[in-house]
Amino acid sequence: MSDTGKRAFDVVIVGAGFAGMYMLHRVRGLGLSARVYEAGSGVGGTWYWNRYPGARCDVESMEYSYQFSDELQQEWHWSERFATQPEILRYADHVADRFGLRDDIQFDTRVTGAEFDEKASHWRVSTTGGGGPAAPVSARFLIMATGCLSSTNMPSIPGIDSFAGEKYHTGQWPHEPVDFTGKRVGVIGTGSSAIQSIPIIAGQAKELFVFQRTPNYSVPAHNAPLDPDYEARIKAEYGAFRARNSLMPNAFGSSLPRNEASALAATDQERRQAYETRWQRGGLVLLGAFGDLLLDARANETAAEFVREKIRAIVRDPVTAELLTPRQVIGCKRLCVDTGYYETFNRPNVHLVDVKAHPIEQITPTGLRTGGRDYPLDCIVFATGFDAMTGTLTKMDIRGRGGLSLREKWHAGPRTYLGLGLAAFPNLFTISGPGSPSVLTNMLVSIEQHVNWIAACLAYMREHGHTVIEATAQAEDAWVEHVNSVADRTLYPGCNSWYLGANVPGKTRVFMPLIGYPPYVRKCEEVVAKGYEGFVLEPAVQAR
Ligand code: N01
Repeated sequence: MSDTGKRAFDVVIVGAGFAGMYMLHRVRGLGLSARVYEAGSGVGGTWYWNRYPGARCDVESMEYSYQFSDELQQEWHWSERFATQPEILRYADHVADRFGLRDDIQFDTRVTGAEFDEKASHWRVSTTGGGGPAAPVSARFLIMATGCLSSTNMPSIPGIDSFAGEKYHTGQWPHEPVDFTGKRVGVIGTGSSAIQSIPIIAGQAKELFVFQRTPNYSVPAHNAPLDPDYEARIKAEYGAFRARNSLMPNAFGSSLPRNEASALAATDQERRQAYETRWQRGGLVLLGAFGDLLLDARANETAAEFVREKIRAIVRDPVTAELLTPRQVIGCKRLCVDTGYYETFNRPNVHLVDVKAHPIEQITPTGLRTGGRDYPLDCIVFATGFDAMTGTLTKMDIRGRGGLSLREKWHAGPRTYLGLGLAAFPNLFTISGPGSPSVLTNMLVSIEQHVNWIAACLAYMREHGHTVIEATAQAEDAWVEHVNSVADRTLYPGCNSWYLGANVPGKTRVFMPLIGYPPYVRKCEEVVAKGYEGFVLEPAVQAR
């Protein structure tokens, strides 16, 4: 829809990805008026923007989908074990149509800021669209469904704007097909997006140069058409299957749960067998082979070495194999899932360039310079990731009580209570915000849990005559402390991951997601059972 001129809503939702769509469905169900603002021209969020070749989910299709409607989950058919981006986008479109969501979504409109009016107890939300900035709208509640990986990270390499060829970022891929046939292509980065796209680009390009700063661990997806018997079995007991997954530490993978035993208690042969079984199974389950892989460096090293041996066995040129071999803890950066990634480096048209030893010096009009050598290129693909979890939120000018800006509040790292609420920002909710398990889980499960919690909270407030809810500073402090202390008991904080904000120059290093889904859900339930413990609920905000 386009701007209808209506300027006051019960709820404004920012973003029409999976979080924003389901949130809209729930607030409508409560009889509240709502407007969703979406910067893109369609629904789907991350799956709308990330259209790079090979983009595919690393959580299995039968799990990476909504569970709120049994009719929806029964009628939808996934064609592959791991769904492609186009198929997930078709699913998002199907959901939008099936539940008539588009009527309340204003596309091509970016929220630029929001200010809490303490006297009126509502948010004034500013947007800009095709016609430029629009008059602000007001909303009692502001719900940020902005995604965790939606603000792209472009490195500031000298000369970047001078490049005369084609330039792409994996997270903002064009809608028209891009054909690399006969071209000299450079890919910068070797994270999940690069690892998925490199094998496809290599199959088209005349020559492909991969500029690698840090090698990553990747496991094969062993993707295949979805087995109809498996689909039927899951559909026959979908509710129970979902319930089992929700008890997993990352809210997925109950068909091969984590083995809680220590890797160090197993013999070499037992370990190898456990890793090999999971490697053959494919996907993220490798790290569930033992319970202490992300707790004990020596245990972790056994899994890391298993993958290093696989790389050496796959990649024929020993120098390239060595360069592709990661040395860091496995899993403390997001494990990648691929189809033919390491094999791609056996192709004669693919060249790996180490930009750790020799950082990229300059992008020139005709290519890229590193290590004193010029690489002439027709196209550069920036697979350089995202300003994760906070970037999209802090890019907006969001101001809470007393005009406090979110940027100021988070200058030393993000602070939330439960990843849902923020002190000094009344009636603002974040879906899968920093401090929630979000990116360490099956996002669809986390999204639904958050949306359900927020919807129940809005219903409770109406029932009890509350118009304002705000996290207390004490609850927020304790939560931030808790998130950090859980992370500090693991190996996660030990490497330069985007979980820590370490990929964005100048960003404060704080471990942002909470580790462990089931205890988080229990905590959220406990907070509700105790009358929204840690939140202040008021009939109206008094200026303090
Ligand atoms: O981004 P990344 P991504 N010079 O941040 C390199 C999810 N996802 O888009 O590691 C040279 O992981 C950077 O190097 P380094 C998933 O959660 C999921 O790939 O910082 N290199 C790194 O290699 C994932 O984790 C799926 O040394 C530079 C790369 O760019 C997350 O999204 C698919 C550089 C960025 O990797 C992000 O993945 C895709 C520079 N100046 C994504 N700056 C699936 O579901 C950065 N790099 C399968």
